[in-house]
Amino acid sequence: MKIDRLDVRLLRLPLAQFFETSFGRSYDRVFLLIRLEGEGHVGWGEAVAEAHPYYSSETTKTAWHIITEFLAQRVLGKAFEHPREIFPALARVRGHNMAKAGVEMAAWDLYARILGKPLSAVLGGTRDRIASGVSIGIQDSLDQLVAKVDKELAAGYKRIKIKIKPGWDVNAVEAVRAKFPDILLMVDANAAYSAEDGPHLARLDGYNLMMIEQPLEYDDVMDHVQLQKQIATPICLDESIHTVRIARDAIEAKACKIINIKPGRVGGHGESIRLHDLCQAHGIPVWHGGMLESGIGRAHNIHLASLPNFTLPGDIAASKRYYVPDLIEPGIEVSADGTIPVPTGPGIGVTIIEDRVQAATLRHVSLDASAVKSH
Ligand code: OSB
Ligand code: MG
Repeated sequence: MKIDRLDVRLLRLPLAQFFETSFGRSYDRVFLLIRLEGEGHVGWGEAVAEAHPYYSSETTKTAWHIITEFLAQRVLGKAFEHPREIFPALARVRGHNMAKAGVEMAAWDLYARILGKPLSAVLGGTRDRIASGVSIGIQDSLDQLVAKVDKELAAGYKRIKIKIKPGWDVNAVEAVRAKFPDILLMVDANAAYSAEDGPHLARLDGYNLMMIEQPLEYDDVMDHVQLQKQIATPICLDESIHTVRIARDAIEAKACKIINIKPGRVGGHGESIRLHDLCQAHGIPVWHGGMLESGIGRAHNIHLASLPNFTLPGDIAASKRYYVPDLIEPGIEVSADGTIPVPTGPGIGVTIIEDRVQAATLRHVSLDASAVKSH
């Protein structure tokens, strides 16, 4: 597969509903789309860096800089036998996994389209539908939270995740559990707690939560080991799992019992498959996280979540929860049983509506092998 052209676009889309985490409230989403051309086909990827460096140290601006000045030259004009060669080809650039993933995932889409196969088949997926859950942000009141949970359950979602932070944790879980004693429920702290909060977080143990996601610092492993000894609720790591190597250490040290895989966080599909396989070999279940992706990133996520060790419902929900309209047609829809079918067409298997992409574009650059400088 030879890659002839790489386009990067910065887009902004308004969110259908605001999204609040322990690091703040968002009303819109900026992100990058990467389009690769080669062998007469086109592949699309999404770089999930945000406008701010609060979830991750990357931003849309750092990802733009890294892709245009350091990654493009390492793929343009080059021939790859298989997209799993892309991440190693970018290894000289340290970190910047979201920038790398945007390019790498576009290459997987391109490769699958050249073969005329759905991406899931190329990734090693084994299921034709994935289990879907929702991530509900911090609300203005507990009544609003309970009403949101009610609405999402009515839409078919089988697993509810609520965001927590100090002051919005035990009370929020208590309010949801009082109304819905039996649902699959979990919480995500986005690193809002510290090592001394063990006794406080142990108060969540009485609510039969599936897991608590990322209670402590984004770069921590060992404080989570100590915390897991103080609480019965299983710890799931998100932010801390930057690489497959850190995942290996976290599993070995017993810092977590579950891992959330986001391809953007670990550098793309190739690294996600390695992480998935590592977890499977150690009996650690995984689920697919979300980064408020447009339909393009979301379609990639659905294909990846078709791999066998994605045994827990993930944060991959219907388009209409995020963007109306989405950048793809038809939008991602969830069935009454809370599942999403894996698209069966070539590549990510969805139709990108280029007029909508263009209308949401704030900045665009198109590069070929002659246009890139080498660093
Ligand atoms: O921590 O999982 C997270 C969104 C942006 C950044 C971090 C996270 C999230 C979500 C949203 O929880 C998941 C979704 O896409 O619905
Ligand atoms: Mg999370």
